[in-house]
Amino acid sequence: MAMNYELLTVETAGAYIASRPDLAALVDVATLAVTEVGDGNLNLVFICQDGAGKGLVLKQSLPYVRVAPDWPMTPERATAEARGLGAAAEYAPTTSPIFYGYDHSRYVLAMQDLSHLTIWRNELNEARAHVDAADLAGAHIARLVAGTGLMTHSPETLREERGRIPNTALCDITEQLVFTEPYIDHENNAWPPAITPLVHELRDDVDHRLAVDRMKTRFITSCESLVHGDLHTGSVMVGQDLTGNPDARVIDAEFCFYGPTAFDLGALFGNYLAAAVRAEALGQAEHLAAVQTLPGRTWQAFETTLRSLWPDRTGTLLHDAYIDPWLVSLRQDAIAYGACKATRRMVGFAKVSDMETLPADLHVEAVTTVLQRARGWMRAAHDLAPDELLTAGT
Ligand code: SR1
Ligand code: MG
Repeated sequence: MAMNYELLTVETAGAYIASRPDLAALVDVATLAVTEVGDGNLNLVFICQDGAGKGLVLKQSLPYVRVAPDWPMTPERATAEARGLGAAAEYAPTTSPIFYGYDHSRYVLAMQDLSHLTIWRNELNEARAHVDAADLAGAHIARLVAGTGLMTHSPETLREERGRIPNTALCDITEQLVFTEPYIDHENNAWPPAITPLVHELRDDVDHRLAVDRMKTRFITSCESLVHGDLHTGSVMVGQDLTGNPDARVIDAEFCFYGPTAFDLGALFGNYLAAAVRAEALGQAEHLAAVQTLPGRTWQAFETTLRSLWPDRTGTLLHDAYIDPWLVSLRQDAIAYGACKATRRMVGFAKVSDMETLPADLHVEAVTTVLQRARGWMRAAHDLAPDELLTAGT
């Protein structure tokens, strides 16, 4: 694969930091220890900590998919992530890593070392729900919406911002993996043979397919606010801050683009579904009860935060009363996107560890349950409330 920039290694990351005065001021390069910890689908991630415990993270885009090296992937996605990190740091600083800057020549992002926190999906898999993170994530999304959408910007700015960094390649991936491939024969798809009839039933369900197409259309055409674009439970780090208070930080914004606000809420809802079905399969009653509260908590925090910011909006385009119907449509779309996001993780490329680490005898039933519930969500997206998504037996 043609490579016109140098990739970092654990051996060269220290020298790279030393070559950048802005970063060298943050750590003692002489005592730096570097580990590569990237466990996602796409990038290199280096934690760099000095002898006194001060640290930073370097994230570098590979020109291909890390988990599928034959699949080329533009490193320009780091430019989109830099925009996302910058906006999140501006509008939602308490739920974002500190952003130290972007080196476009080598597609390297530098940000706060969040080693005191853990990936939320891994915690959920260990039956630790971190329910406060659901509140923090909902508030985070609302702040981004208020800070980047029509509440504070003109339509011209939204369109210009969308065009400035369209993140076309990664939006195409989402469009394909989430909205298209699960519903056609495609080499990226894989599922346990026992659920083949269920997949075909879903593909033959015209109402479901039309609903997916409606969400796909909105995904492609909407320019409502800056959207993280891949806000699943693997994109949130959770734990406690130094004073023992709940802490959650949204990371990994490389799929970031101007799109439909409800998409990020839906990503969380769909991944909460996987976590709930896992807890059910493993008979973890107490953990399940906690996970069942997550969609309602995220939605409540989102709505409360958005309403609290509404009176301060500077945009004059929208009627005072618009907040109410807007929230209704966001809620409905979030549930429908949640159905799309859960379905793609069962059928298409890039599975989730919630399912994949289940014992074989529980796996098929769990995947079946997620697919059935997701279909139920899509059918009832206009009637369901977020706090009943994981309890209504849909
Ligand atoms: C080829 S990228 C596969 C998936 O990894 C990311 O986490 C996104 O969810 C994407 O769909
Ligand atoms: Mg990611």
